[in-house]
Amino acid sequence: MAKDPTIPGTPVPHQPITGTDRLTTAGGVPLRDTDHSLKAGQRGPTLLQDHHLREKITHFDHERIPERVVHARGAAAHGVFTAYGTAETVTSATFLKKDKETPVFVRFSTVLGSRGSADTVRDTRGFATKFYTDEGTFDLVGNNIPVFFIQDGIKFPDIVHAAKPHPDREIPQAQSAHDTFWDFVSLHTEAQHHTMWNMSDRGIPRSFRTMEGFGVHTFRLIDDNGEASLVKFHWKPKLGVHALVWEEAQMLGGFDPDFHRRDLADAIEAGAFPEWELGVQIFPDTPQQTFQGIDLLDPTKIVPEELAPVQPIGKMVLNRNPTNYFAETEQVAFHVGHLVPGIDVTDDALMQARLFSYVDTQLTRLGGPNFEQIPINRTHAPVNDMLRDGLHQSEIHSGIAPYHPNSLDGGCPFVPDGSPDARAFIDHPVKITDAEKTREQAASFDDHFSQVRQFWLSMTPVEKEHIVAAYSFELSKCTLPQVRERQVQHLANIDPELASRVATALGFTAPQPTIELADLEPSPALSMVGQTWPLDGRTIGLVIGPETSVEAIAGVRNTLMGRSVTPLLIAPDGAPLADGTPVDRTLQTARSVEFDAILVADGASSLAGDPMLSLLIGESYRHAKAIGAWGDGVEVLATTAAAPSSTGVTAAEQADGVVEDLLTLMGSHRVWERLVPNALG
Ligand code: HDE
Repeated sequence: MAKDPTIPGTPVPHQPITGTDRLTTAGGVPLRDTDHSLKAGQRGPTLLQDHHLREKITHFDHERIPERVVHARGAAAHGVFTAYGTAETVTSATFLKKDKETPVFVRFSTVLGSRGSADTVRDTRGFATKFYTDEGTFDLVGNNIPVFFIQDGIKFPDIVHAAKPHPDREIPQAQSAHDTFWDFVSLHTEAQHHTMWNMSDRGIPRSFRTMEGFGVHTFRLIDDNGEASLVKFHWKPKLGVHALVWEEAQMLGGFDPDFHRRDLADAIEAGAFPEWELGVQIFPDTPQQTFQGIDLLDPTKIVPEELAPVQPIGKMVLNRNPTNYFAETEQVAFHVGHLVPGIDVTDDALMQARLFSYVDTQLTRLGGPNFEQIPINRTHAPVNDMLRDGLHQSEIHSGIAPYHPNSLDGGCPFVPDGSPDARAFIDHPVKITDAEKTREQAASFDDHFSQVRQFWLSMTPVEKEHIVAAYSFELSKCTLPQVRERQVQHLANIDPELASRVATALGFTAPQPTIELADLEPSPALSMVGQTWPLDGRTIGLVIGPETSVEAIAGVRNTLMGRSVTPLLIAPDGAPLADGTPVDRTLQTARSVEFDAILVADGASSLAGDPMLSLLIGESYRHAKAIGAWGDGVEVLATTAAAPSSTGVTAAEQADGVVEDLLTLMGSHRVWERLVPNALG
């Protein structure tokens, strides 16, 4: 089948693995029949000797592997990272040298849900990048939220057990809105910062392409002279940070549970390649490992960008979809310990536990110790290790002395010396102060509220509105009064207005704060709104009627595609247009959640009053999307919730007049003023 670039999702034709187009057994023997098992007579019992039957069924029986215990639901893409060279002053890592290009594979994920769960649930998103550098693989295994629930990895099983479905009925799937989750996070106040981010619009991204990414932990970079700096990694999306509104997220769970996965693949296929800049906040590596009083080893803290700007060090473009989901996206194995010379870890107790956990879980998930040989996990650097044998060994190692030192294989492999030219990985010789073994935590980890309040105070009115609604929804799903009340007490310790609004929604009175509120300077960089962004790969639903001119449609489509926006034609029926252009949706099959904006064409006036069209426009209006019409399409709008004079609705006589206005409105992501008055403050 030829691949049709105009139809997203057209499968790539099957390529024979080893050069035959005939059906064979796994052993390569051509088969004459794969539709009937070998039986004693036409209606007789099946014979045990049927090797092909047993091979086919046995392999099928073992097609599934254990899903990831967290981050099971994911989607991925290949791409390339190009370094600006600006990191050369702080790290010797050669993939960060100017103009160096490095292949990457990125897997995005939700955390809580099973592999088949919906994409648009409220959750943290994983953002894991494998850099196939010339000096070995570097994995930056981050999230779209810069802080974590817990400060010490020993509590990871606790938070995950609390967040996963209840063990008795195994519900709810992929949700934090339940008793055990809020029980845990209200008993462990260090989780309050992460949950505040979850309850904000960051918890329901519009797409993977519009998410920020964070390394979360502080890393250590080592320069050519062996000098170290502490850094925090940030991915900044070219399209800006953009979220769904909650009702859209819920609707998509039903209409299109694959929404994010589809969006990523479609955008790449359409040539709207997702792009991020990698940046670092750089701090001096002092013995205290703090910056302006913030403990850099505490993963529940950020360093506001206003205090330490994010300095761009390179750009990542995702330009190729995986060929096979299982082989690549499912089998990819990230590891925080995949480091290259010039990058090292720190003593963050969360990071330290992760260094152990990833290989351990992959041993089970990928069935033995040789998963680094799976094609997607293979390093692009030359390998000469002494790892041998084990399940699924696919190398045929030569030689007789896989040990060091040896004199039998000519002493090979050699251990490189520690000179800079040898480019061996050297653990940075961090000085360990006199210390006693202890299970205690530093006092600098004790403040669990001031940065949460700072986040809240940095939000615009519309973002605050969404946070209040999210806490209200989540806690309304908790059935135990003590859980709700304990959490609302924490909200009072974050901000009394927040607590009061959530308590009112839940039907009780908010308590007073039990701690003194700290007013840190707001950090405008935490807000997602108030700027304008490129439109690549966003969609406009173009509603056409029986009288719409084919030339006008072609003109508008060309203008939109020229601006990297995808127009989807919505017509009363599915018949192609007179010039052969296919209709993408009918009024019966289109739902607002697929589109970022709606444009009603001239010649559509006979559609006025159509209930499905009114629903489409009504929902789009309610979700603060840009809406436009030209010619007699304006009459259609007048019969819907989006009256032509309302906020964020644009109308004109000619198409030219309306398209530019619509694109400008879309650049701000949504018509925020429609959601709350003075939305941006
Ligand atoms: Fe993970 N995490 N994690 N995590 N994590 C896994 O590894 C773990 C943490 C993150 O697309 C698992 O192969 C522990 C922070 C991502 O394949 C597992 C702790 C951050 C992914 C695991 C953490 C992450 C994982 C499950 C606390 C953001 C998906 C399957 C000490 C900085 C990677 C697997 C992919 C996956 C353990 C905390 C990000 C069980 C013990 C903090 C993006 O090993």
